[in-house]
Amino acid sequence: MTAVTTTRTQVGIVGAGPAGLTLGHLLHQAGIETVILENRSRAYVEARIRAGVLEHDVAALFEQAGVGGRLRREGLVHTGVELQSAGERHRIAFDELTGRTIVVYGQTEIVKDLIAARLEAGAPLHFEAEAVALHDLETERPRIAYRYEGGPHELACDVVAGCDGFHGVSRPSIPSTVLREFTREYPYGWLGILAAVAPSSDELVYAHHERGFALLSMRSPELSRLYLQCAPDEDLAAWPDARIWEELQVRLAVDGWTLHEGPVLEKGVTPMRSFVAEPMQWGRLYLAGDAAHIVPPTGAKGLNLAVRDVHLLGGALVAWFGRGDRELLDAYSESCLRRVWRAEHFSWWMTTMLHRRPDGDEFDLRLQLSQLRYLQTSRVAATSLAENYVGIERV
Ligand code: FAS
Ligand code: PHB
Repeated sequence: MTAVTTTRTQVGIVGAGPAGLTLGHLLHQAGIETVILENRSRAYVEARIRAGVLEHDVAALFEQAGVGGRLRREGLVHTGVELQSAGERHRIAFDELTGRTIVVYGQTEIVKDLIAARLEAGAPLHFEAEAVALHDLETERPRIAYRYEGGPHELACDVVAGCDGFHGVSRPSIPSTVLREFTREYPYGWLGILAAVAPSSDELVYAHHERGFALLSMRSPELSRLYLQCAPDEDLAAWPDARIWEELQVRLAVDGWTLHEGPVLEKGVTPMRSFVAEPMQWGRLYLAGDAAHIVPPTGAKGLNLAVRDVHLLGGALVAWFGRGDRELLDAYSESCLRRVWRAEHFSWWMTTMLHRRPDGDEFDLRLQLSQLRYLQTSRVAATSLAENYVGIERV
């Protein structure tokens, strides 16, 4: 029987995605001891292609936290997006409507920046360390049982931050008699590609089309990121690069504009769901990010919600560890869920407005086209989209 190696810290963080890494950074800066456990390798985590858009305040948060140097140099500040329908584009001008902007900067880059900062600070970050169970969450000494370097380990802490994503061990550690889950599945997903070609548009283009949704995004002046609506279980093998480009050409076509093609570096299919778990805290466990909620990516909210959660949790933990003030900590779940449900609604609204349901009818289509036209003709409607997209201030 291999002996269990036990260590101790103040905050045990499960997961080294944006939520766990940002929380670890914020707490380390405040002098609070943390250990981050990540079951994948550093190479895997840094290569995982996901989100691409930072809300105004989220980009500012990384700057204020001292990890925004590359973000400032390489991030692309955008002042609007294009909505396309019936072969015409209409710009939503974020700066004119809200005075705020977004920054296009890949989640992979944020993760690399945060890992580099963590390792430079010499703070504990264990890769290939799989948390297998959370114990004694209702006591003052919760414990994380994990496997690391081939043997059993235990991390004794004051608090556990469950930042381990949708498939992690943290959310299931909340008793089913306490946890309530709200979910909506969608009858479509996204086929996404990363292509070595300059973006064919200066700004993102969200395109409604009778054959299905398409999105033109980017990662840099040399790298394009594009998506097209597909079945949630689409067989990627049925989509050679030529077929992907051919479909994108159809769905993104407008007169006088060309979609430039190039080598596809990565492709994948992402199913879509809306999901919220309530409450986001139980005993000494606090959930953050995808461990607690999932949004369809149409609103570009997933990563931003994760960072917003841990910004709240970090401040609450600093108040508690620093001066014994539990008020923010006790209100954590309620405070997060106001923003979570606002983002859930916005993401559901953007998704259902822009995607064609396989079982949809002409009535659905006319509702979508009417909503898209209303965004073109009403400043109030356009402002509502803009303030949600750049990151709504009051929720
Ligand atoms: P993450 O899932 O990023 O991180 C959780 C971490 O915990 C992972 O590294 C995982 O390996 C680790 N972990 C899990 N179980 C563990 C265990 N037992 N022990 C230790 N570690 C464990 N959002 C957008 O805004 N735009 C997009 O275009 C977009 N595209 C996406 C595409 C895909 C395929 C997916 C899955 C998500 C996408 N998202 C997108 C959402 C995504 O960006 C998430 O919102 C974001 O990664 C949330 O960050 P975290 O909460 O840190 O969770
Ligand atoms: C991306 O660039 O990956 C991206 C941008 C906007 C979205 C979703 C994904 O809504």
